[in-house]
Amino acid sequence: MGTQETYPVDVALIREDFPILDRKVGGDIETPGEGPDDTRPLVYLDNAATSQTPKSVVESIVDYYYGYNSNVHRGIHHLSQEASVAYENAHDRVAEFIGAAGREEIVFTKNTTESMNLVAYAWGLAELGPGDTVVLTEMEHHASLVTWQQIAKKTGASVEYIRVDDAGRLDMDHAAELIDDSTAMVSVVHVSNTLGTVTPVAELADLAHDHGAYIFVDGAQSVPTRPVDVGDIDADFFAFSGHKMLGPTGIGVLYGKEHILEEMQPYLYGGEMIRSVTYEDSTWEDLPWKFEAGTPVIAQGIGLHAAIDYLDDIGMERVQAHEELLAEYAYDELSAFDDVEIYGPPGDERGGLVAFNLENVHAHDLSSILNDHGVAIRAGDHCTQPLHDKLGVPASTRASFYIYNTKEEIDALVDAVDDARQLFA
Ligand code: C6P
Repeated sequence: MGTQETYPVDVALIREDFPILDRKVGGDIETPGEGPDDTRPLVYLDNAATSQTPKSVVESIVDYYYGYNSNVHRGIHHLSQEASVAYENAHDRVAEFIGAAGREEIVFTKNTTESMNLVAYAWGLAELGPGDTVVLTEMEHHASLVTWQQIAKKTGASVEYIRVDDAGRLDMDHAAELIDDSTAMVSVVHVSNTLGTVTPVAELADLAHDHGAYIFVDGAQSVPTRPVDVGDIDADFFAFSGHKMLGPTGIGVLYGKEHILEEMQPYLYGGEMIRSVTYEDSTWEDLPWKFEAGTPVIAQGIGLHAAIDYLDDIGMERVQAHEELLAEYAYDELSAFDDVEIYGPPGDERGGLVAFNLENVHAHDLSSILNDHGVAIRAGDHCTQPLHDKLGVPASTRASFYIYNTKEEIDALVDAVDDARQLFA
């Protein structure tokens, strides 16, 4: 373990808050949790898929279930009022964290994917038609790519893709060519979950707005790892997931500018989202509740609040610096192997992840060997299948880092990759 001086964050102290990082793996998987056959120390480098959860987040959820578990906005009894206040405060906390104007602009969903679908269905189906284009990038996650593809099919709109160049950077000249007066929506990933590329979203927002289009930023990999201010970007919509930023699964966020959300019709209908209902018609609740039909994600929202408190205590600038330090270190170490191909921009230009392939070895075989060393990474197409087609590979192996990871863990990854090289040589 490096000393505090080595890292922008106090890794040793942070690790004490994550009991799971002390467990061993490798034995029987039928019973979750460490068993007697588990012998290898866990090296968790799959944070872009899901991050681990600190004690304070788990405790916030336990406090809710043990202390004030109740439905929100329904009862006037004491517990329901406590739960409602906590749930509403969670919206305020998220708004503050990403620079939104207030809770009116923060809709809780299940995940980034649902946030994307909400806008695609509620806004896209109503507003798009033949002649309109939706501009994406070649490195979109399926959450955005598949969703807009389907909405385009339903509405007669077309989808266009901004090129990613050979160095893994977004081709901004191509962006300027594609975004024109036919563009209705520019929907772009902020930090690519495969290449680690950081998209110049504020510049793209200017381009979109110059042509009267909206911009939707997929922040699933950016909000967990760097300071984000939706106002600075001038994003019209912005989405992310709690489970990639120390929060629980089952909660996502959709940010939308208030005046746009105000004009949109609901996506889901039912209880909680209505103001009045007759046998003939219904009217809608105020924002953001108009978009939160049914019993919402109460425990998850409370957990996300605690996760944001935890990250804010560290400071997002430090989180970013730690991510970048580890990404650059991993990039440099893996680059030393001439049979390892790394995808995306250079080490000093990327978010905290590195996707790569070992020559002549399928990513799944490599990840299985890494697993034998206790190293948890992700192998596959990472929900960017068209991007992998463009790269000319069916899959890649991806290591992704977070605040509790160390250089020693990257060394363990690199040693395991080296073992695989010997095995397959
Ligand atoms: N990526 C990974 O890379 P959900 O599953 O809805 O919480 O998040 C979807 C999503 C959207 N955009 C980007 C850029 C993402 O990285 C993800 C999730 C995970 O391992 C799962 S494919």
